Amino acid sequence: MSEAPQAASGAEAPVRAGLDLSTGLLSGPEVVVSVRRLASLRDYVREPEVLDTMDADGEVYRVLAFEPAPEGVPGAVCCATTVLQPGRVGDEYFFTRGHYHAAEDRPELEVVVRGEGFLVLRGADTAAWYEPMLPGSVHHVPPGVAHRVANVGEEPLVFLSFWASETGHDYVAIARDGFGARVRCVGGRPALVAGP
Ligand code: PAN
Ligand code: ZN
Repeated sequence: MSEAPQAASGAEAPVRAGLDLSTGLLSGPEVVVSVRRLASLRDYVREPEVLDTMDADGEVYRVLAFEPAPEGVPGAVCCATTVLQPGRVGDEYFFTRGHYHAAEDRPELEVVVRGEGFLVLRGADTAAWYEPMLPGSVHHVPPGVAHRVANVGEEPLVFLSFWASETGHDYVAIARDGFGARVRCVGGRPALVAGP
C-alpha cells in the first residue's frame, strides 16, 4: 500500500486564481474582468441598423482573465474564461470580435465548458472555416490563425482560453477586413456563410 503524501515543509504559497470546475468561471484578486456590450460591436456586425434597435448596453460577452505576466512580456501562461451570451443581431449570432495574435508564431488552446458554438478560424491567405464547440471539446488555434467565437445555442457559451504571455493581440486586421464569413441562422440552423 502506498503511503499518504507528506506535506512539504516551509511557507504555504497563496493560490493566485481559482477555477470553478462546474461553471468554468475564474476568480481571484488577480483576475481582471472586461465586459463587452452590444454598442461596442456596431462596426463588427453585418446589420448595424438592426443593432441600433436593440439595447445598446446589453452584455454580449465578458472575459475573466488571469495573466501572470503583462501582455507582450514573455514568461507566463495566461488563461481566461469567456462567457458569451446567446442572441442574434438579425440572423447573425452573437460573437467575439476576433483577432490575430500579434506574435505570428503563437498558438492558443480553447476548452469548452458549457454551451454550443462555432469557432471561426482564418489565415491571412485562407478562407474562413470553423470547428463546432460543445461541452468538453478542445480546440487548437494554430499560429497565424485569426479566431472568433459565435454562440449558436440558447444558453451562455463558456470556454477557457490558454496562451503565452508574449503572444499579444492584434484586432486591427479583423476590425478592417472581418473573416470573410459570418455565422448566421439559415433555415433555423447555424451556418458559416461567406460574405463581408
Ligand atoms: C480569448 C479572447 C476572448 C474574447 O481569450 O480574447 O474570447 O475575444 P476577443 O479578444 O476577440 O474580443 C483569446 O483568444 N485570447 O487570446
Ligand atoms: Zn487569441
